[in-house]
Amino acid sequence: MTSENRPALYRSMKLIREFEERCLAMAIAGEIDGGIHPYIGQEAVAVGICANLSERDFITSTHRGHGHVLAKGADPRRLLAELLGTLEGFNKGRGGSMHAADMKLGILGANGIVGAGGAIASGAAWAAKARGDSEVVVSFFGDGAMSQGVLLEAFNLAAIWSLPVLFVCENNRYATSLKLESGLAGGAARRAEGFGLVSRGVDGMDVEAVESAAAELLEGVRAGRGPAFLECETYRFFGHHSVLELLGVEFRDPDEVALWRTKDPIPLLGDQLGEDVVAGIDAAVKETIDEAVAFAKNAPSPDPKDALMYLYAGATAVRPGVIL
Ligand SMILES: Cc1ncc(C[n+]2csc(CCOP(=O)(O)OP(=O)(O)O)c2C)c(N)n1
Repeated sequence: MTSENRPALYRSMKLIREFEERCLAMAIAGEIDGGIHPYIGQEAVAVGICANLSERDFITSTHRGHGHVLAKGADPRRLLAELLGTLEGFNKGRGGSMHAADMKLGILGANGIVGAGGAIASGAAWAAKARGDSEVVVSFFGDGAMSQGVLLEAFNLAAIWSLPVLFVCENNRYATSLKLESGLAGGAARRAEGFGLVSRGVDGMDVEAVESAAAELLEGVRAGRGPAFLECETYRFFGHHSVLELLGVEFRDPDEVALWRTKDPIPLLGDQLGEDVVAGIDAAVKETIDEAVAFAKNAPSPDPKDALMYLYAGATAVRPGVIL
């Protein structure tokens, strides 16, 4: 890590923060249907990890996925258009917040099924290895996913087949309202070590620490030495999702939330850049998000008669207006 990377890391974290603050407000105001799961507070993880990836590498994401896909390079205009259910969205508005994907950028999808991205990541890594390609796959998931069977199967197969995957656990201490101590026996990194994965822990509120820990682990993964595991200690500043925010439901101790807010990765890095640099980046990011909001609000909605399109494979299923 060199100090030249800092403005780019700051910009990427700020873009996610600005995007999410805006869409959280839109979700609470009823402008976005359904709940969204804000990533606010965890930006250093997605940004520090994705700083090590090229467009050709792959990621799998979670129900809290806006930060991952933006850090990997997704267009915020199309992401917001997806959240608003419009045709300009990545999935033509069919997927919404929890299914953002952009295959051209190796974004294999956010995912509402806790832990499922790990299996997709191992499959993509198997395919890359079988092709003889040098791409790596990064799979993001929360501490709650560590007790989901499919993720443990993914660790097992990735280790047995020596697949090029970095598994990233975003340990934000809660799974919905369940405290880490009540849901996870034995510790995340130690569980991964049990499968033979090279494992490390890092302060997930420090983007430079995440960037260099991931660089170290990905070096081994890219060199064909098999999968690795990184546990990032982090925190989400808001509740589990926007509906709970709307209802004012909070399961956490307010002092705990306030303490973690003092570790906010964005001002911590901003302090090292200086006021002028920060002000310039902040203004440019705000403009980008203003444009995304205007773009998404003006995007056309799908025609209700096409509601069943893309549900089934096969020639008739993709014909506009055909209801099977
Ligand atoms: C297989 C499965 N079980 C349960 C749920 C319901 N659910 C949605 S989010 C969530 C909590 C996930 O916690 P964690 O993995 O720690 O991620 P975080 O929300 O903290 O980012 C649960 C239990 C689900 N979506 N999928």
